[in-house]
Amino acid sequence: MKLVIGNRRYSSWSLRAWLACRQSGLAFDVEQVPLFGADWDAVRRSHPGIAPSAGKVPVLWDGDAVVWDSLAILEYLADRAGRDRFWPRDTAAAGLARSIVAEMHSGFGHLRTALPFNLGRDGVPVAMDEAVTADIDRVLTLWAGARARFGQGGPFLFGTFGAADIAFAPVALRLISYGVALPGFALGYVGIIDEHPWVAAWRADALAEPWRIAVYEDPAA
Ligand SMILES: N[C@@H](CCC(=O)N[C@@H](CS)C(=O)NCC(=O)O)C(=O)O
Repeated sequence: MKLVIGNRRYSSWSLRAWLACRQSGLAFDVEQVPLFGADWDAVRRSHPGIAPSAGKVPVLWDGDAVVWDSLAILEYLADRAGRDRFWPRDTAAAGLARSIVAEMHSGFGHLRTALPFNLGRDGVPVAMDEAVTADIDRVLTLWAGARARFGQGGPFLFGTFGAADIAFAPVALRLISYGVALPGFALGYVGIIDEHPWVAAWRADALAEPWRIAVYEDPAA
Protein backbone atom coordinates (compact mmCIF):
# COMPACT_ATOMS: atom_id res chain seq x y z
CA MET A 1 0.00 0.00 0.00
CA LYS A 2 0.99 3.60 -0.52
CA LEU A 3 -0.42 6.54 1.44
CA VAL A 4 -0.16 9.96 -0.18
CA ILE A 5 0.05 12.69 2.45
CA GLY A 6 0.51 16.45 2.58
CA ASN A 7 2.70 18.48 4.92
CA ARG A 8 3.04 16.65 8.22
CA ARG A 9 3.26 20.01 9.97
CA TYR A 10 -0.15 21.21 8.76
CA SER A 11 -2.22 18.33 7.37
CA SER A 12 -4.38 16.98 10.16
CA TRP A 13 -6.31 14.76 7.73
CA SER A 14 -3.05 13.20 6.58
CA LEU A 15 -2.10 12.45 10.19
CA ARG A 16 -5.41 10.66 10.75
CA ALA A 17 -4.95 8.46 7.69
CA TRP A 18 -1.34 7.73 8.60
CA LEU A 19 -2.31 6.74 12.16
CA ALA A 20 -5.00 4.48 10.67
CA CYS A 21 -2.37 2.85 8.46
CA ARG A 22 -0.14 2.28 11.49
CA GLN A 23 -3.06 0.91 13.46
CA SER A 24 -3.91 -1.53 10.64
CA GLY A 25 -0.57 -3.25 11.12
CA LEU A 26 -0.28 -3.52 7.31
CA ALA A 27 2.88 -2.52 5.46
CA PHE A 28 2.71 0.79 3.62
CA ASP A 29 4.91 3.40 1.97
CA VAL A 30 4.41 7.15 2.21
CA GLU A 31 4.51 9.60 -0.67
CA GLN A 32 4.43 13.27 0.25
CA VAL A 33 2.91 16.02 -1.87
CA PRO A 34 3.65 19.41 -0.24
CA LEU A 35 0.50 21.56 -0.16
CA PHE A 36 -0.16 25.10 -1.30
CA GLY A 37 3.18 25.85 -2.98
CA ALA A 38 3.34 28.56 -5.63
CA ASP A 39 2.18 26.15 -8.35
CA TRP A 40 -0.35 24.34 -6.18
CA ASP A 41 -3.24 24.68 -8.64
CA ALA A 42 -1.23 22.94 -11.32
CA VAL A 43 0.09 20.29 -8.92
CA ARG A 44 -3.31 19.36 -7.54
CA ARG A 45 -4.71 18.93 -11.06
CA SER A 46 -1.79 16.98 -12.51
CA HIS A 47 -0.29 14.92 -9.69
CA PRO A 48 -1.28 11.26 -10.30
CA GLY A 49 -1.18 10.42 -6.57
CA ILE A 50 -3.98 12.85 -5.68
CA ALA A 51 -5.94 13.12 -8.94
CA PRO A 52 -8.78 10.77 -7.82
CA SER A 53 -9.52 13.01 -4.83
CA ALA A 54 -9.59 16.17 -6.95
CA GLY A 55 -6.33 17.26 -5.42
CA LYS A 56 -6.80 16.57 -1.74
CA VAL A 57 -4.74 14.47 0.63
CA PRO A 58 -4.74 11.83 2.05
CA VAL A 59 -5.18 9.17 -0.64
CA LEU A 60 -4.52 5.46 -0.08
CA TRP A 61 -3.43 3.29 -2.99
CA ASP A 62 -3.71 -0.49 -2.58
CA GLY A 63 -3.47 -2.47 -5.81
CA ASP A 64 -6.69 -1.80 -7.73
CA ALA A 65 -8.21 0.08 -4.79
CA VAL A 66 -7.88 3.85 -4.48
CA VAL A 67 -9.40 5.35 -1.34
CA TRP A 68 -9.53 9.00 -0.33
CA ASP A 69 -10.97 10.92 2.59
CA SER A 70 -9.44 9.99 5.94
CA LEU A 71 -12.58 8.32 7.31
CA ALA A 72 -13.03 6.19 4.18
CA ILE A 73 -9.37 5.18 4.49
CA LEU A 74 -9.86 4.21 8.14
CA GLU A 75 -12.94 2.13 7.27
CA TYR A 76 -11.17 0.51 4.31
CA LEU A 77 -8.31 -0.48 6.62
CA ALA A 78 -10.75 -1.78 9.25
CA ASP A 79 -12.26 -4.05 6.56
CA ARG A 80 -8.83 -5.12 5.42
CA ALA A 81 -7.09 -5.60 8.80
CA GLY A 82 -9.97 -6.32 11.19
CA ARG A 83 -12.56 -3.98 12.71
CA ASP A 84 -11.42 -4.81 16.25
CA ARG A 85 -8.22 -2.87 15.67
CA PHE A 86 -10.35 0.25 15.23
CA TRP A 87 -13.79 -0.10 16.82
CA PRO A 88 -14.85 -1.33 20.28
CA ARG A 89 -16.47 -4.76 20.31
CA ASP A 90 -19.27 -3.77 22.67
CA THR A 91 -22.30 -2.55 20.71
CA ALA A 92 -23.04 0.48 22.88
CA ALA A 93 -19.38 1.52 22.89
CA ALA A 94 -19.16 1.03 19.12
CA GLY A 95 -22.27 3.17 18.64
CA LEU A 96 -20.75 6.00 20.64
CA ALA A 97 -17.38 5.63 18.92
CA ARG A 98 -19.01 5.76 15.47
CA SER A 99 -21.00 8.82 16.50
CA ILE A 100 -18.14 10.87 17.85
CA VAL A 101 -15.85 9.99 14.95
CA ALA A 102 -18.57 11.05 12.50
CA GLU A 103 -19.23 14.23 14.47
CA MET A 104 -15.52 15.04 14.38
CA HIS A 105 -15.31 14.33 10.68
CA SER A 106 -18.20 16.59 9.71
CA GLY A 107 -18.02 19.25 12.41
CA PHE A 108 -15.92 21.56 14.55
CA GLY A 109 -15.40 24.01 11.70
CA HIS A 110 -14.92 26.99 14.00
CA LEU A 111 -12.17 25.21 15.91
CA ARG A 112 -10.50 24.02 12.74
CA THR A 113 -10.52 27.46 11.13
CA ALA A 114 -9.48 29.51 14.17
CA LEU A 115 -6.80 27.09 15.37
CA PRO A 116 -5.25 25.63 12.22
CA PHE A 117 -3.26 22.46 12.76
CA ASN A 118 0.41 23.41 13.10
CA LEU A 119 2.83 21.11 14.88
CA GLY A 120 5.42 23.90 14.97
CA ARG A 121 3.43 26.05 17.39
CA ASP A 122 4.75 26.23 20.91
CA GLY A 123 1.57 26.71 22.95
CA VAL A 124 1.13 30.47 22.70
CA PRO A 125 -2.63 31.12 23.04
CA VAL A 126 -4.70 33.01 20.46
CA ALA A 127 -7.97 34.90 21.01
CA MET A 128 -10.95 32.55 20.73
CA ASP A 129 -14.54 33.64 20.13
CA GLU A 130 -17.63 31.95 21.58
CA ALA A 131 -18.09 29.64 18.61
CA VAL A 132 -14.57 28.26 19.03
CA THR A 133 -15.03 27.87 22.78
CA ALA A 134 -18.32 26.04 22.15
CA ASP A 135 -16.55 23.64 19.77
CA ILE A 136 -13.89 22.96 22.40
CA ASP A 137 -16.52 22.43 25.11
CA ARG A 138 -18.29 19.95 22.84
CA VAL A 139 -15.03 18.04 22.22
CA LEU A 140 -14.42 17.85 25.98
CA THR A 141 -17.98 16.64 26.57
CA LEU A 142 -17.53 13.87 24.00
CA TRP A 143 -14.20 12.83 25.50
CA ALA A 144 -15.56 12.86 29.04
CA GLY A 145 -18.58 10.78 28.02
CA ALA A 146 -16.51 8.15 26.25
CA ARG A 147 -13.93 7.94 29.04
CA ALA A 148 -16.57 7.72 31.79
CA ARG A 149 -18.66 5.05 30.09
CA PHE A 150 -16.11 2.99 28.20
CA GLY A 151 -12.60 4.10 29.15
CA GLN A 152 -11.93 1.58 31.91
CA GLY A 153 -9.59 -0.65 29.89
CA GLY A 154 -6.85 1.94 29.36
CA PRO A 155 -6.03 5.64 28.92
CA PHE A 156 -7.67 6.14 25.52
CA LEU A 157 -11.24 7.23 24.75
CA PHE A 158 -12.55 3.66 24.68
CA GLY A 159 -9.74 2.15 26.76
CA THR A 160 -7.40 0.94 24.04
CA PHE A 161 -6.19 3.05 21.11
CA GLY A 162 -8.66 3.02 18.23
CA ALA A 163 -10.61 4.97 15.62
CA ALA A 164 -11.87 7.61 18.04
CA ASP A 165 -8.34 8.42 19.22
CA ILE A 166 -7.17 8.57 15.61
CA ALA A 167 -9.99 10.96 14.73
CA PHE A 168 -9.36 13.24 17.70
CA ALA A 169 -5.54 13.08 17.82
CA PRO A 170 -5.13 16.26 15.72
CA VAL A 171 -7.65 18.03 17.97
CA ALA A 172 -5.68 17.01 21.06
CA LEU A 173 -2.47 18.29 19.45
CA ARG A 174 -4.19 21.56 18.51
CA LEU A 175 -5.31 22.11 22.10
CA ILE A 176 -1.69 21.75 23.20
CA SER A 177 -0.17 23.86 20.43
CA TYR A 178 -2.59 26.74 21.14
CA GLY A 179 -2.15 26.48 24.92
CA VAL A 180 -5.87 25.94 25.57
CA ALA A 181 -6.66 25.67 29.31
CA LEU A 182 -8.07 22.21 29.96
CA PRO A 183 -9.68 20.32 32.85
CA GLY A 184 -7.51 17.64 34.46
CA PHE A 185 -8.96 14.62 32.70
CA ALA A 186 -8.47 16.27 29.29
CA LEU A 187 -4.93 17.36 30.12
CA GLY A 188 -4.17 13.73 30.87
CA TYR A 189 -5.71 12.56 27.62
CA VAL A 190 -3.97 15.12 25.37
CA GLY A 191 -0.70 14.23 27.09
CA ILE A 192 -1.20 10.55 26.30
CA ILE A 193 -1.84 11.39 22.64
CA ASP A 194 1.11 13.80 22.54
CA GLU A 195 3.45 11.12 23.90
CA HIS A 196 2.17 8.30 21.71
CA PRO A 197 5.21 6.94 19.83
CA TRP A 198 3.50 7.18 16.42
CA VAL A 199 2.54 10.80 17.07
CA ALA A 200 6.09 11.54 18.28
CA ALA A 201 7.52 10.03 15.09
CA TRP A 202 5.14 12.07 12.91
CA ARG A 203 6.03 15.25 14.82
CA ALA A 204 9.78 14.69 14.44
CA ASP A 205 9.34 14.36 10.67
CA ALA A 206 6.99 17.37 10.63
CA LEU A 207 9.51 19.59 12.38
CA ALA A 208 12.18 18.65 9.85
CA GLU A 209 10.06 19.81 6.90
CA PRO A 210 11.24 22.98 5.14
CA TRP A 211 7.87 24.38 3.99
CA ARG A 212 6.05 27.21 5.80
CA ILE A 213 2.50 28.37 4.99
CA ALA A 214 1.96 31.90 6.30
CA VAL A 215 -1.77 31.64 7.00
CA TYR A 216 -1.24 28.56 9.19
CA GLU A 217 1.74 30.10 10.97
CA ASP A 218 -0.20 33.22 11.94
CA PRO A 219 -3.95 32.58 11.73
CA ALA A 220 -4.79 36.02 13.20
CA ALA A 221 -2.89 37.90 10.45
N1 LIG B 1 -12.50 15.23 4.47
C1 LIG B 1 -11.20 15.07 3.85
C2 LIG B 1 -10.45 16.39 3.89
C3 LIG B 1 -9.19 16.38 3.04
C4 LIG B 1 -8.55 17.77 2.99
O1 LIG B 1 -9.24 18.80 3.04
N2 LIG B 1 -7.22 17.79 2.87
C5 LIG B 1 -6.49 19.04 2.77
C6 LIG B 1 -5.18 18.97 3.54
S1 LIG B 1 -5.38 18.65 5.27
C7 LIG B 1 -6.09 19.28 1.32
O2 LIG B 1 -5.69 18.37 0.65
N3 LIG B 1 -6.17 20.51 0.87
C8 LIG B 1 -5.71 20.87 -0.43
C9 LIG B 1 -6.68 21.71 -1.19
O3 LIG B 1 -7.83 21.82 -0.74
O4 LIG B 1 -6.29 22.23 -2.24
C10 LIG B 1 -10.45 13.95 4.58
O5 LIG B 1 -10.89 13.57 5.65
O6 LIG B 1 -9.47 13.41 4.05
